[in-house]
Amino acid sequence: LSTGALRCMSSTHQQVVPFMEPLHVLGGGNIGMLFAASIRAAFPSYPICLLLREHHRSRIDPEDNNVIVCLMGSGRSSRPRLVPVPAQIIGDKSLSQRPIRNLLITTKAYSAVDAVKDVHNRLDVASGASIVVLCNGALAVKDELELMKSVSPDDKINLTLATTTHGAYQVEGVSDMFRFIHTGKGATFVEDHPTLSQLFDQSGLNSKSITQEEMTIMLWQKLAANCAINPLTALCDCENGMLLDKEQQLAQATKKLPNIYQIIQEVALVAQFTLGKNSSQEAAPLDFESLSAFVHKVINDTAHNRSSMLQDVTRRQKTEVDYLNGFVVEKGRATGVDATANEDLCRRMKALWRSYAL
Ligand code: KPL
Repeated sequence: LSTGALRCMSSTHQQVVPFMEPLHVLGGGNIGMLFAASIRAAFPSYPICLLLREHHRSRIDPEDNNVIVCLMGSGRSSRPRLVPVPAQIIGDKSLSQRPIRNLLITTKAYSAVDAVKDVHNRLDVASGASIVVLCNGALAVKDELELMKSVSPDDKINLTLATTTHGAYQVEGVSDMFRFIHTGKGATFVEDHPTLSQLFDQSGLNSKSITQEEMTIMLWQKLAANCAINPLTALCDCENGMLLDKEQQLAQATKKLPNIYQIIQEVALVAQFTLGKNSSQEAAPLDFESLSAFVHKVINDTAHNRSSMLQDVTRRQKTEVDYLNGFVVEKGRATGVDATANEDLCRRMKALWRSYAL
């Protein structure tokens, strides 16, 4: 990665890239690949590097240290784009280990802190490193990273949050290429970082920079949607849209699962107490009515999605429940708010996880 005064032109327009600092993307999952490949597709010489785990080594071409990402749209007419993206294995001593100035975290929530620890020796903490958290459960991840930061108070690390509604999923192929379907176009929001946001925007990721206050509201709204949709779809093995189906709701009631409204009500109260929103005007964007309307919209907009938690359960992988419903339970305990519906969902998801081992 070159930090020089590189002028990087877009592949389609003679457009100067707005944010020219090297960017390291931590996480070889759907969102990390989508972001890294979209940026390189738009700006082929952009100094970006994917930081991957050892099991991805065979996918990196030793000649040029690139992985090939095949990006496809979900429409029939969309043509696949093959995008070479520079990549490194985390901790690989044989390669040049340039300092990391800007780190975009796109790992699963439960891997974020360990992944940051693994690259900590490369973070440019002397001149100031910027970490942008783009994970589900970003509020919980931020708390953990703040705690980690407090252990080394001299490190200059600027921690910001981002969120996206872009969806992508990986399709297995015979080659070493990463193949992704970019399902429907979403939007990306970045906290107080106009140039990085512009880079995402000009890479087709429809992005906007927003204030910290706006981001906090947005992440609690997203949390409400994830707490209501993810475990219920995972436990009932259904697409998001089915949660509004009357028969499905009856089946959930028979299994004594909490209903969507109990879950949202708890998130609304916990948010209100955690953020100290005392007046009804202050609490308005996160009150029960607003959160319910938000969750309904997400369910309708993503009706045919299989939620990320359902996908994890289908692959028998660990889920992010501790960073979603578990976070609400933890904040509920700290503020004296009852969160039994969310606690029940954590318990059920953990029982499901334990049952895999049998
Ligand atoms: O973020 C999601 C997820 O699956 O994790 C939702 C919004 C529920 C879309 O599926």
